[in-house]
Amino acid sequence: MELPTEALELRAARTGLQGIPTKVANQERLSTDDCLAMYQSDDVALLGMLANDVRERMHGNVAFYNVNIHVNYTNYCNQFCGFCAFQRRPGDDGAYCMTPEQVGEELAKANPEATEVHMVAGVWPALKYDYFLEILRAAKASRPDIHVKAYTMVEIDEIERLANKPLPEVLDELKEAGLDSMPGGGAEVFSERVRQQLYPKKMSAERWLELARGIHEYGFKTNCTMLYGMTETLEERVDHLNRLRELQDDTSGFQTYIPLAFHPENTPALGHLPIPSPLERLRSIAIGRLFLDNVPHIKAYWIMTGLAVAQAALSMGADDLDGTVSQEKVYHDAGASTPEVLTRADIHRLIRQAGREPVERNTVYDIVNDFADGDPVEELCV
Ligand code: V47
Repeated sequence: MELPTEALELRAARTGLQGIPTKVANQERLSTDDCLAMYQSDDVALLGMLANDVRERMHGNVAFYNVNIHVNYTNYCNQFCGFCAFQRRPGDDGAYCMTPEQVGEELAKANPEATEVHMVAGVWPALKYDYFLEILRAAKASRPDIHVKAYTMVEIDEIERLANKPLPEVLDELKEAGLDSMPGGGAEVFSERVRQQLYPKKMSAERWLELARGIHEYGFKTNCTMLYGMTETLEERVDHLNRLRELQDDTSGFQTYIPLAFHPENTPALGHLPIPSPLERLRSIAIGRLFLDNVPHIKAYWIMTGLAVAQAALSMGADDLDGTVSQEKVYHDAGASTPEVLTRADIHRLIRQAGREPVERNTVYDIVNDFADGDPVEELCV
């Protein structure tokens, strides 16, 4: 349905969004000033409407999801990020480090219909280069057909350091061992000020972007994220998104953008902060869709947004809900109250209630099942 641009401009003029409806209607790129205005405006409903227009232009009525498993192979970490409730040192309560065999066993037990395993973890320098290769081999040995989406830029940085070889050689070896693509985590927010305050040991924004560029140029797809709701300013959020968009103009390597709302519970430095409100979570989805015009997909990661926001997000810019997920630890350690797993039938119900058509995809967005013959009724084992 075509939006009445003139009427929307009258409203936008009252809510600080003037010019944006016209640019969206004309498919013109939004500026960083527009992006800041979108963060400053109270009119999240208008942002949602505009983002929905773009989303429907790109993906029609479809809402994507996949059947996936999370394996967080260790929570040992030496980065000591102030926002992270998942990290442990060896010997701490709840600290663990899975062997490659345990990763294989975990996958053998997991949902037989999963098409993807998402594997990320902490950074611990006593782990050897071979460990990271063995984890991949164990995953593929256990589930030869599964797509292994593993290792954020932070882990790749550590793996490259351990390997002490040029990046393309390391990527050759990771690929040979079973790596298929990389997730989008570890970027946090690309502000040196916030990094110094909360995660000074973590790689810089420049290094994250340099690695992502190298990985895209090598031929791997990755996702991208922004962790928001800590101590960053709105200008710093805009700068983060702009740097992602600039890199994407050069490489086209990002498949999906996932805004990650900060969860404060059990975190070392930020337990006093509130969780970004549902409206703020919807705003982040809508701005992602409107500003990142060169990223194909916007994901409402239900584990993090909550189910109600994820449903609403499907009409405010998001075209993807992530997956069935099981065994997620990063958010649940930080107090996420969402379930740890949804069945395929649960996801279908959420999507249908939002007026969309569920399509199961694989990691690279090939269609696995469009359910033209009806929705699944069975509850799958997970
Ligand atoms: O890198 C850590 C963030 C990320 C907290 O690529 C936190 O498909 C909020 O990147 N509150 C990991 N966020 C999750 C991630 C992800 C998730 C789903 C799909 C994909 C994908 C990627 O979570 C970390 C960090 O940025 N994080 N602690 C916290 N307390």
